[in-house]
Amino acid sequence: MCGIVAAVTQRNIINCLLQSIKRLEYRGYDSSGLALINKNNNFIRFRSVGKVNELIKKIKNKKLFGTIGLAHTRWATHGKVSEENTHPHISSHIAIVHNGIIENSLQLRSFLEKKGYIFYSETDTEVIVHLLHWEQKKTGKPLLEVISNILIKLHGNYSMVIMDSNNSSKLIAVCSGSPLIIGLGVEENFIASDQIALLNITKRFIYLKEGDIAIIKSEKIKIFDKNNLIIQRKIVKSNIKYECINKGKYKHYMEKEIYEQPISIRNTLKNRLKNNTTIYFPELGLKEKNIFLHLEHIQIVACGTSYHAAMVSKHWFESIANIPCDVEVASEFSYRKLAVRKKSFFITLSQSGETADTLRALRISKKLGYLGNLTICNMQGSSLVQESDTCLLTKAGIEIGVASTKSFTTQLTVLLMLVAKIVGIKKKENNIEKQIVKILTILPYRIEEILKKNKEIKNLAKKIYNKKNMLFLGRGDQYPIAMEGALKLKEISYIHAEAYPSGELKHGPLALIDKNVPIIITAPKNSLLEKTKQNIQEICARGGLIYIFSDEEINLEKNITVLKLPYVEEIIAPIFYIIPLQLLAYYIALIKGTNIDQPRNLAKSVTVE
Ligand code: HGA
Repeated sequence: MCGIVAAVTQRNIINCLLQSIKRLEYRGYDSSGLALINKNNNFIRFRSVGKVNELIKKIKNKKLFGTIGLAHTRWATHGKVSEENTHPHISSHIAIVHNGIIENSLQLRSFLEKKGYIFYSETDTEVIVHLLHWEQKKTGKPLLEVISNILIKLHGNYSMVIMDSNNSSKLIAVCSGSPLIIGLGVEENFIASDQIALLNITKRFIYLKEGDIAIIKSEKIKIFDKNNLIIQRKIVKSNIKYECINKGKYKHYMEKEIYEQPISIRNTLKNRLKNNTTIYFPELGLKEKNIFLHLEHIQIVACGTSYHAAMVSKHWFESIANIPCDVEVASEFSYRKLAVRKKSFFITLSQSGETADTLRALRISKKLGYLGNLTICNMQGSSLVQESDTCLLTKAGIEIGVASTKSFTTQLTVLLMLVAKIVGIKKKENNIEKQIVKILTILPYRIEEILKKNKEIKNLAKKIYNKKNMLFLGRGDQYPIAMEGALKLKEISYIHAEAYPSGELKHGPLALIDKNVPIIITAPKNSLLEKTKQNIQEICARGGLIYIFSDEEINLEKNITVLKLPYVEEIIAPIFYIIPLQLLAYYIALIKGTNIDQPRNLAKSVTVE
């Protein structure tokens, strides 16, 4: 959350900063701002509430020039959404943009107020910039030294870029708690929260590591590690195509990403299904294979959509591989006393690999005696990937829509492959692995088939878009799908939605049922269908408004609408049945006219706890 871009160049940098910060808007869109150093060595700053376009409008007809600058798009944590709270924040000759939270900002603020500092914002970020100014004034030391010295006084996360109007040839970046990536240009260099911001300028990047401080000049870069020693970090060449970051023929990124799912899944499977019989993960070495042979339990930790993917995989790990599996929300896992099972293996899931709660859980897990850890992630080079023993990339491609779609189905694809791989290793027979390989080969075709149901789903959306509440029901591995369906609807349409296991309704939620609460049920033909039908009867008897997605004819009562879906193999039904729920949420939000790609109060990668 919060997007940072900064540049030190030989050319006028203003348009470049604006374009780059716009590409980071998915990280936060409460407000945005920009600061440059002009020819007279003064700061020029512009800030605007709302989307980056508001900032662009504000600056449009101004004749500005600057070769060094900072830009920021904010997702507010400390202080309301207002122009005063928008970054960059300035204290005399120092300007700063920040991603993170300073937990002890109130104490520091009162200390600085006593020293005479006047605060213009409610943010924790302004505390940092005044503290830097105070320490420099007090000690007379160079800014770099002052920065290193104040870090121990800051509790929390503080990835930030600092600019000094007394020295317009360099930027100083501090990486702690959320990512910062240096983009290497020709006689110009950049720093950003995500390479997406810079892909039209460069393909060469350096990922800063936790605790790094970098001095960035147009002609050179110097990096100090957490022990204050000069360090050479690897230059990575990005293979992400800049052209991927547009909507193509689609109205929204979310729509594009829903329809991209067959191809994303194909990319996820590519080169991983060997001879049509075995799963091949070159990322896994002998060490991992040995761990898989001996593990007796799996602990998965994730948040949001990734948590729902993990919940589905619990069913697979237990029913296919006979391995007990527990799944927990990362923010809960990190803040309780844990009893770790014997021979347990730790897995994290995250689209961005920067999810602060999940990252914290991983760090905690390392002290708890797990056999090892693995992350399933969509972003190469992200913090989770760097800090985990092993990584399996989902290869979904860049996902821009805040509501995750293709990252969910590709996570499930990787998880199912992992289950098959572990069964293959543990049981030393590959019948199950072979069967799963066969079914996975069919999966992209099945997804193509279900996407053709879009018109029927759009019609359903027209019928129910104005309801205030909805219930989503599912049994077994469809319960997490109901949870994910409800989450999609909440995120982008702002309709209150809750998910329940179908059998749980009679234990309380039946009281909510009336003709104004649509109940969406995913009920594939499987051994649980008869039980689900019984639950449907109970709802019908109370006049509930039921919509069922199923590949089975279910003609129970008048107030039931069945959306007949094509056949799908039982094992991949969860990956298949989420598609109509994604489409339903999308079409409802489309009719309601909400901001689908950037829903209110949310941001794509959640880099604060
Ligand atoms: N705490 C700062 C930065 C917010 C942030 O990093 N959000 O992800 C603020 O509230 O402005």
